[in-house]
Amino acid sequence: MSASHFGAIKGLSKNGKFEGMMDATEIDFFPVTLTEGVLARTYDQTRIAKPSVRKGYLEKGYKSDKSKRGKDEWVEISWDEAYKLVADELKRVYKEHGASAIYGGSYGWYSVGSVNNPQALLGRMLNILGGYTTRTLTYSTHAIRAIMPYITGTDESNALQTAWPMILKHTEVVVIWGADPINTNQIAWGVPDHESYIYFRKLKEQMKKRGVKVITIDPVYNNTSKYLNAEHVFVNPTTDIPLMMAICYEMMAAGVANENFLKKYTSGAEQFKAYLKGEGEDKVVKDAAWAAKICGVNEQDIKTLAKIFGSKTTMLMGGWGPQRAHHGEQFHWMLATLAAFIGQIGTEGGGYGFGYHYSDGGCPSPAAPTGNALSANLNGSQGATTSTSAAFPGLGSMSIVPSIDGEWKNRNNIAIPVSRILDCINNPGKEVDFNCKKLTYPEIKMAYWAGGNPYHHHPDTKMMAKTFEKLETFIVQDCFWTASARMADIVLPATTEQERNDITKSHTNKFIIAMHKIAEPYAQAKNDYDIYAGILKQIGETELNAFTEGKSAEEWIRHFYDASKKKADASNIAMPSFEEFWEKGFVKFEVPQSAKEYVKMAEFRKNPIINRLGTPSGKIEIVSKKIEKAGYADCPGHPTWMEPMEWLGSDKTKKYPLNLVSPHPKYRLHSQLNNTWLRNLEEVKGREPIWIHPEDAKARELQTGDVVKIYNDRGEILGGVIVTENVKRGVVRMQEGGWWDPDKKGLCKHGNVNVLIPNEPTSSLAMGNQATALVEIKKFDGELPELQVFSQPKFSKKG
Ligand SMILES: Nc1nc2c(c(=O)[nH]1)N[C@H]1C(S)=C(S)[C@@H](COP(=O)(O)OP(=O)(O)OC[C@H]3O[C@@H](n4cnc5c(=O)[nH]c(N)nc54)[C@H](O)[C@@H]3O)O[C@H]1N2
Ligand SMILES: Nc1nc2c(c(=O)[nH]1)N[C@H]1C(S)=C(S)[C@@H](COP(=O)(O)OP(=O)(O)OC[C@H]3O[C@@H](n4cnc5c(=O)[nH]c(N)nc54)[C@H](O)[C@@H]3O)O[C@H]1N2
Ligand SMILES: [Mo]
Repeated sequence: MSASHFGAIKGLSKNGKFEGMMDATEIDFFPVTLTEGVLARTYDQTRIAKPSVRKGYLEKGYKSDKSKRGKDEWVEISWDEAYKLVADELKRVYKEHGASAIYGGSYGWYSVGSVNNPQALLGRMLNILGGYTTRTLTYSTHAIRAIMPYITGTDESNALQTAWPMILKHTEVVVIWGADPINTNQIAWGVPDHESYIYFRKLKEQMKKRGVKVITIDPVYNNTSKYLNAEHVFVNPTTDIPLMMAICYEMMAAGVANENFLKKYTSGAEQFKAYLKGEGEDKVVKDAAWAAKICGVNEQDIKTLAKIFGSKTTMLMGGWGPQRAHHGEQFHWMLATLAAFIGQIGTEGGGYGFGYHYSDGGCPSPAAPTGNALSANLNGSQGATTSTSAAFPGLGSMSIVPSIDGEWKNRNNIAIPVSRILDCINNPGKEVDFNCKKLTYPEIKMAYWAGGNPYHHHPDTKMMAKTFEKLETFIVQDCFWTASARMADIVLPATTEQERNDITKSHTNKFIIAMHKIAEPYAQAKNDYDIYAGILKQIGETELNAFTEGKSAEEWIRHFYDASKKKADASNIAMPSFEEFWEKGFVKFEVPQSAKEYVKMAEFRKNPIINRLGTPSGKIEIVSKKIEKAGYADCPGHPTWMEPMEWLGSDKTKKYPLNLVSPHPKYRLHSQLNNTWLRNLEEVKGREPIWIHPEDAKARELQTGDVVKIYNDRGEILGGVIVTENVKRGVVRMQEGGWWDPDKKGLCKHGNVNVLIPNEPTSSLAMGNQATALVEIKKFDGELPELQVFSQPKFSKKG
């Protein structure tokens, strides 16, 4: 038994090699194709075999020429040499520049497993050594996580959703807005059991049986629109705000806005209604005619939506795609406001939920994951990627702050908003606005990245390469020669999750899963746990012991299981002994009836005085005084339409007329698995596919199968054309996560969409990342360049 972000699997091993796999159907209700990639990636030619150092770095150390990153040859060294090299460099940076000069916030989707969590362990090592600069928020939920605590008092991205059985029974209209749950539920942060697919299939049945209406609102006719045969509304990217405002306005005009709800459960409704009516500073009436010109949905359709929402039990399911945009904070704020106008929040089957597309959201689970709210205290808050949901009976996980005493337990690390990494490196000492506070950027000299791929995930890849030249040392710990590894100075090879024992749980807490080692480590790859231990051993026994607490990785596995069992025993929940569990491969927990009947915010609806929300008014804040007080021009005190920096209504379309969106990939987890045969399922002539509308293709004389250059002022990439009516006219779509493969002039030969996306923040509030841009496309007539990124980099002999 083993597990992954794609589901649990059963592996077949022979002579220490991973030879085959089967779906683990006892704990996966709906296995997906992506699990095939787990086997395929293991012996891919992009595996890192040995610790490697860039030649120039080996010669000159931190004084090397950083512009040679990605160009120099590599030199393989022994683990002993690597440990010493890393330990010495850490010591130097601590001594010369102090803890804040080391960036250890390394973001990314490393594998599952409670012991070998490369990021928590990196933090643990760096805290022992003196602390480090870390991060807050995530690339997934930067804007929603920053804004929603002000609006409803909760981190809505992590909140419990109204349970699916309630929706199937009560909801009349399901609106899937900026979400593609049929695609994105393939994956979970914990292990997915894919139960959500059972519910989506049932939803499809209810469409026939009960006449449930499903509406998808998206610039793309996506996997979900298709699976459910939904009524699809094509909207221009980043213009949902006018659309939602007009729906509110028209509901108000038709007398179907729920005035009682607004009065009893929200704060600031009158001020906001005045804004909608054109009585605000901008004097613009936010009616359907106004919105239609901006969002590209026709006036009558907007009025129809208002009529439907105003008369039916409506569940608004918001995804996170639209908040990865300039002013991305507005999306969920306005969607919650629209739900308040409808007035069904807290009822069976009505209201809203912002997590149905993610990690089996809405599936009843045995424990109520509490979810963490964005803490006003930067140091106290951690992104989703460093915490497992605090579920019961929760499986322990090795935390950044371990359980032993010691001064390093209480490090007061600086945390920067995760997607501001380039600004931080470029502007040391600069004071910036963030989340109604001020933050001063530290001076970063070194970055240690483990279990993430910044050269994939961050916008404006060329700017990243230029900015990272300011780092004296860049270390990457990964299993594969990713774009980030290729741009590093020191590369440390990690085992995959199938090459080590570990323990994990399903995201919905239904299972604790044993992760049996299926295969011996590839070449000289080592477990993340052992890599940090090796570095610390170089530094001192005290440091090493603080890290391991005297336990081997195997002992930690048992420790975590026993900690769960102790909690379970105390609550009379049966759990077998560790030995039985390990033998069987999993423990299953029963789902209580109450979880199947859960209705989000039902208590608040019942009594908003006693069950007040965690906002200053205790109500849903359509107007937030706190945000108003911050005085941000790009995030005022109530949901506001502000033109984004690049959109179809801007002057910039003269040069770059197409609006690019970059959603999550169907056959990858970001950049993961792009180095397997799965990429053949989608690529066009070996390039990332780009979807373009027939009219836009015709204007450029493009056909399906053509290779094109997609470009703007930030850079250029190749892509393979797919002409399709699945995108709105004026919109093009390329999925994130294609491996970056720049030629000598910087053209990405393969199709890493982030080359084209701006680094600019969403606003001063969240300082979040964007995922849209304006671009132009033209046919690529040159000879098709060969890809390099899916083979080994060039090595030279030592010395
Ligand atoms: N344009 C655009 N950009 C986006 C997005 C978008 O929608 N559009 N989405 C954003 C979002 S939501 C996210 S979450 C990010 C994702 O960005 P990342 O999480 O950085 O992307 P991954 O490709 O999952 O990178 C994970 C890396 O960890 C490595 N890894 C896996 N297992 C292990 C392990 O056990 N040990 C070690 N040491 N390494 C391991 C993998 O090989 C891989 O290189 O991308 C963001 N970027
Ligand atoms: N297969 C697969 N599943 C995944 C992942 C993966 O990489 N692969 N990644 C996982 C991760 S880390 C995360 S954070 C989640 C991400 O979950 P999401 O952020 O919800 O996923 P996206 O695909 O980025 O966007 C969802 C939808 O929003 C649409 N969209 C984009 N811009 C706009 C807009 O302006 N308005 C409207 N109305 N719609 C818009 C896109 O076309 C897409 O259909 O998915 C998770 N699931
Ligand atoms: Mo994400």
